[in-house]
Amino acid sequence: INDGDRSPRVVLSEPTGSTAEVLLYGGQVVSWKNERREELLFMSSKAVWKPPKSIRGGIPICFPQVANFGALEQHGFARNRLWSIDDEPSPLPPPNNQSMVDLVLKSTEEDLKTWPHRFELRLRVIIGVGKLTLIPRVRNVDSKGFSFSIALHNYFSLSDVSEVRVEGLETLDYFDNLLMRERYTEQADAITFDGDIDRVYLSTPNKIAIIDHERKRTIVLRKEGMVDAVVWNPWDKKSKAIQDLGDEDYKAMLCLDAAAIENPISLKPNQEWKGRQELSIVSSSYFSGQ
Ligand code: TA6
Repeated sequence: INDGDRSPRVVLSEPTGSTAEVLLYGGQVVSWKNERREELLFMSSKAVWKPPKSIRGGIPICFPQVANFGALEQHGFARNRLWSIDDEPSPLPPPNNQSMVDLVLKSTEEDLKTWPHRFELRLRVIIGVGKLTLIPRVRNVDSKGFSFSIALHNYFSLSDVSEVRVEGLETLDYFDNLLMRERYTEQADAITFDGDIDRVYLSTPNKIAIIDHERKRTIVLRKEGMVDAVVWNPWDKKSKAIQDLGDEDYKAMLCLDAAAIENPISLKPNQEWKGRQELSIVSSSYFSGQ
């Protein structure tokens, strides 16, 4: 589909009716709806759909850096480039009742001026019943080694962030981006939210859950190859400083990223790295008795 202002996009669907929309701009998933047509990802009420900025919501990809160091733009350039459909070689069909798309971003001469490493970044997006899987791959097509950081910056849609809790990050060390990236250890049993938060949890388990009682739903994030997890919510004051975020939007969102940040991933020439993130939704009827 190509609808004017917005970038070309691919719409995926599976037989029970859930859908996902992926923009070629940024290789960004901008919508994931369950079979009842409920949106599971957050999208800012002030999202700007025209380039050159990535859209505030869905799942932007941060590559080849996460955060803001040196000459590269914040969170790297991959989220601000037009990707292509990757159909060479044509992939095997997805398993039954799933649908998928393969996207690719290759370094350009322009990119080499700020990040002098030739790469191919691929993303496979697969939708299945109650499940959205993202498989990022990075190939070193340069003659020298390089290393990179990566994050799948998941914006989840919630009933009310002050009513949800996150399980799976307790007792872990984290860097606090609000406090000069100091290292702390999480003391809480589960993480709850009552103010702005911007942390990189280090070497996390590969399963993290956001429990949203009001919506009677748990979002489960499973990840491989990305050992860290970012938790971010700007809360009221900081939201006002973010132009493309509505003042009240923070209440209905939480960013929980699968990421490789503390230890960048190193690739030799011709080597490829592969990660995986699977999001699934468990409605609380499945939790009866708990
Ligand atoms: O840790 C998440 C974070 O890096 C925050 O510091 C915050 O700035 C957020 O990502 C969004 O970044 P963006 O560049 O998309 O405005």
